[in-house]
Amino acid sequence: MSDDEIDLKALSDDDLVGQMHDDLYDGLKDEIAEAVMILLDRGWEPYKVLTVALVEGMRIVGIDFRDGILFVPEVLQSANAMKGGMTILRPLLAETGAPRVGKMVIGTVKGDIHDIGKNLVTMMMEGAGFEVIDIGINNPVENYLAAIEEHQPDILGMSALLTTTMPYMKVVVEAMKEKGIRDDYVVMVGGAPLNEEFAMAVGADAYCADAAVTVDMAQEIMKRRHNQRGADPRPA
Ligand code: B1M
Repeated sequence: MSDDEIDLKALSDDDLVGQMHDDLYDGLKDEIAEAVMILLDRGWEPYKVLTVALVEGMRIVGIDFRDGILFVPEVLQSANAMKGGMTILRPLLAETGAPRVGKMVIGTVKGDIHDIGKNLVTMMMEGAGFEVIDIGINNPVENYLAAIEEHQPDILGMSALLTTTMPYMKVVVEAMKEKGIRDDYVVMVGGAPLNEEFAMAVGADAYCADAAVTVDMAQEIMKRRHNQRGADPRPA
């Protein structure tokens, strides 16, 4: 280790988290991966590492990107560093051994390549026992329709981070209506520029402010569905 390198293991939890926010900001993937491992070794729950260290760090990056202090290449490096941490956390978050409680197809809409939030939702849903089929970014309506036909999920999730791409969610919902399949699926939408009102306006069933809310809502919806099936004399 050179003189100016920081010994992450020697830092207290608070200092280490602060250092992780700095390292995310600077796009230091290896340091983020090492720090994630240290926190896990110290007994931190994977979800706490994710929210307190990584998501909070990306929130700070987002503010400076918005304010023109950081630019696209730097933010890409931050996103890459975040992925370094997420690679470690992903299997741990999914490792609940819980039975499959439901199935979701999720993707970012056409014209939009933001996927960090969607990936977080995927991880958290998997962690809660859902089977998730992630169809990636920049999805035209055909991709959503093909994926729901192939996988027959309970839930269709859509993500959009741009004010210019979020209206595309309505295109997908309208296409589902045209095919007569809209009511066969629960449509949940999310992304930083959305809100409840917008979600209702595009014809979604639920607006999800973050990954934890998505899980709670999905669990609630599945519970209601199971109860309805239980009360229905016809076979499910
Ligand atoms: Co972009 N970008 N970006 N960007 N980027 C934003 C979104 C922006 C708000 C930055 C800003 O100006 N402050 C701004 C949008 C402004 C607007 O539309 N009004 C913006 C812009 C303008 C752009 C470009 C146009 C920049 C340019 O090229 N000039 C360009 C567009 C590219 C495109 O998509 N066509 C662009 C590019 C990029 C990068 C490639 C550099 C990179 C993306 C890397 C990647 O995703 N692989 C990037 C990033 C990283 C950001 C910010 C900084 C961070 C986004 C993020 O990952 N947040 C972002 C600023 C910000 O949001 N504060 C910004 C962390 C993530 C955990 O949160 O995605 O909100 P979020 O997800 C949350 C919830 O929203 C929710 O749960 C998630 C987890 O809690 N959720 C869902 C999200 N999707 C859901 C789906 C669900 C449920 C919940 O389904 C059921």
